[in-house]
Amino acid sequence: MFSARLKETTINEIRTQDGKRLHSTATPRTRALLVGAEVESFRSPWKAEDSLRELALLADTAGLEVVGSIYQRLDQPYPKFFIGPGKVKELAALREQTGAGLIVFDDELSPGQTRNLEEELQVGVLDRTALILDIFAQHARTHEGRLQVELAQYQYLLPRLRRQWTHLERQAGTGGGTSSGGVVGLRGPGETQLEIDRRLIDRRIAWLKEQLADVHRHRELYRKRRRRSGVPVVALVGYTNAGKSTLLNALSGADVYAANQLFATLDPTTRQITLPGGQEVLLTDTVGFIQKLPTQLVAAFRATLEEIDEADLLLHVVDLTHPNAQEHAQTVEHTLKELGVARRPTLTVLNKVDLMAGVGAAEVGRIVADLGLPSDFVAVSAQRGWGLDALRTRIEETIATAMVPIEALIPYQRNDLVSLWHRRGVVEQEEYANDGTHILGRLPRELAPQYAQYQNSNR
Ligand SMILES: Nc1nc2c(ncn2[C@@H]2O[C@H](COP(=O)(O)OP(=O)(O)OP(=O)(O)O)[C@@H](O)[C@H]2O)c(=O)[nH]1
Ligand SMILES: [Mg+2]
Repeated sequence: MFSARLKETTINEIRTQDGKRLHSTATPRTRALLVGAEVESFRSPWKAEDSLRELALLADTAGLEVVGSIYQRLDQPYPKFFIGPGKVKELAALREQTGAGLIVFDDELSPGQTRNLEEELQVGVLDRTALILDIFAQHARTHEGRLQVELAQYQYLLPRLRRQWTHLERQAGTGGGTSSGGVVGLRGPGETQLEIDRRLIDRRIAWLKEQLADVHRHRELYRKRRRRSGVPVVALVGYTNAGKSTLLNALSGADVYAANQLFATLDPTTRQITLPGGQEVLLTDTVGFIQKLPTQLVAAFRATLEEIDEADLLLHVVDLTHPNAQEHAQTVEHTLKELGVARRPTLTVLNKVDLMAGVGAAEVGRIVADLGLPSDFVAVSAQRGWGLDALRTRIEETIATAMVPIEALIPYQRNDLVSLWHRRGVVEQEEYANDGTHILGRLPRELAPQYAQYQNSNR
């Protein structure tokens, strides 16, 4: 019933029922115009052209046909249309010329700006956030992922409900009577309906939050167990399409969906891998980041955030071959900082080096220097399996530095502790003495208490 209600009140290109798509992508593909801006006051490292190229990929992933784009340099956005009034005229002309049925802004528009633009241009207007939400809706696979996307969609939709009514009012108003009479006459029921819709959506949001809280409680229990087990967690983070899932597959032999697509992964996947020294760690794939992704949207992906927050080590995967690799790396660092997880041990993984074959070492060195990342990195090709041994060794070394050094003499009847040490910790020296196994090495802090009674105090 809720869906049906919403359907009536929603303009064609925004719908949330059934497939939970924010706009229709049925064939023929909707022709879309893209609008970008390079806003001085935003201090983004991105050039408008590069950002627009990315928006075009997002539009394509969401099923739109891009028929043109314009951009403008601004000191700051104009309150009424975001872009300047002259640019709006230019946009109107371009829309005439291309017959575009939808305009997509690269920046988040306020509900008021969207309304003003739709009235002025007489065409549906979306922003980058709406496109990303649409792609999220297409790609969410798990129950939790779907709940999260639906919540994010309603939270996005709620402040924008009014314009859809304005839309309907106008249509009804032109249908009969004097234009002002039509609008005034409809305002009453329109407002009432709007209130009903708001209340329904509020209720749905509350329900979704409850469901998600349940999922989180459940996962927290699992996480507590995992923490107690002392198995280190390594999380793959990075820009969308950097190759995180491909790397997870290469390291773990898993078969996670990887594709040349933005936001192929929405639901974190965790696999156990064994490092060269025999130590087991959990490797987790997460949602990719993208510039101009509103933080509250990232925050909606709690499963991903919790994984990052739990991680003992982050592997920041960078597509070294992307022309905007530097902007990507900066965006990821910035997003991690915003999420409050920036100060975690991080190892940079430069991926897709197979595509750099033939590029001189000096050139690669320059690109790496330009990235502005710590010089501490491992270069790999997740696809070809190059550099993976070096990466495993580096993971092992980095995790070991966070462990506590321990020396212990473990009696033979507690051989289970010896094998646990091999699986969870680092064994530097091991000797079989008369009274037990003498081990020198490192263990995760959580496991140290189990060894306390066998510990030599001289270390
Ligand atoms: N040439 C080359 N292509 C790669 C490599 N690693 C990944 N790719 C390709 O890059 C694309 C993206 O890979 P994914 O593993 O899906 O990337 P991701 O980081 O998981 O992306 P999202 O889940 O969308 O955030 C796919 O087409 C991969 O085949 C590599 O080492 N070399
Ligand atoms: Mg992925």
